[in-house]
Amino acid sequence: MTSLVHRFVNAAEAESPLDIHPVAGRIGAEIRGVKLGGDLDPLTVAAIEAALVRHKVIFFREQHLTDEAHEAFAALLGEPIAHPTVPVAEGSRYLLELESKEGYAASSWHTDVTFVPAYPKASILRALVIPDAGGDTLWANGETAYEELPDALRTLVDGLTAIHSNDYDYAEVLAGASKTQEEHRKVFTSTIYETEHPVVRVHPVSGARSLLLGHFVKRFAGLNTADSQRLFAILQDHITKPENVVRWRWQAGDVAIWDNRSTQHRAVADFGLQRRHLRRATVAGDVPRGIDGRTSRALKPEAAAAAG
Ligand SMILES: O=C(O)CCC(=O)C(=O)O
Ligand SMILES: [Fe+2]
Repeated sequence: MTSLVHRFVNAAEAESPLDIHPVAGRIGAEIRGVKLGGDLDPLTVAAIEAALVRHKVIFFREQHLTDEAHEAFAALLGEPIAHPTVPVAEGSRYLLELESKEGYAASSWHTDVTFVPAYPKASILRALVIPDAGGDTLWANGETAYEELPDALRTLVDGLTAIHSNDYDYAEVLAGASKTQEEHRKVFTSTIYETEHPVVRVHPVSGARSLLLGHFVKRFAGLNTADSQRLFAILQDHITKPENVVRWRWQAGDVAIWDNRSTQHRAVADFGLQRRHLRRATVAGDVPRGIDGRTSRALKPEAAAAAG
């Protein structure tokens, strides 16, 4: 196998009918000439889904979707779902509101909703108001991160599982937390979820292996908190190194869609008190499988765990 250093893994597929422009060398592509919405033809939808699995995050400029068009497009990719604990955005059916308050943004690395077993397969984020400067979003490729691990670390993670919870360490995300942010935390943790996931997830479409971690991880099964924290830091550093990352400078009207099965992301909270407003649709996913075929399992709430 040629090493990643010598391979360009993010090239557009020659067969794709879409106008695809890779952004970073290992992740991210802009797609031009498509107007997203609920009336896209099945061939275009299939091509978008293929581009999503290949490039991990895809960007569309100048879409300016309404809530209705946003939700209708999400329904073409699968089953749109609301967040398990956060109420939906006003006037919408499933959308999550991301409105910056006092510089707050989801500024630590995560994969969306990994505290439940069948967490979303894709998220579709649209920008309504973007600061004049700052407020970019970063995405990291969990597949190239896995591929590039030294053999000794890969052997270690192949059989490892991690416990993810929405009752995670908020300190980093809510730095300088005000009352509003404490309120957000209360809502976010109104039901406590815990799920055990394989650390290496096999992608249900491509079969590729990727590292499944992010800020909802509490600890690794069989390791104490201190060892878990150190190992977590080592693995997260591999995932989020600049070679595995793409950074998007938003314009109002943009849409970003990511494959939530193979990536992590975070906002950059560098925009002070400027307004930043986005809305997100989320598409249901399936229960992850590890290399050995074992699936993720719910630990909390108890009733959900009992029901499987
Ligand atoms: O605000 C951002 O840039 C990212 C927000 C986020 O984590 C999400 O939409 O899932
Ligand atoms: Fe997120």
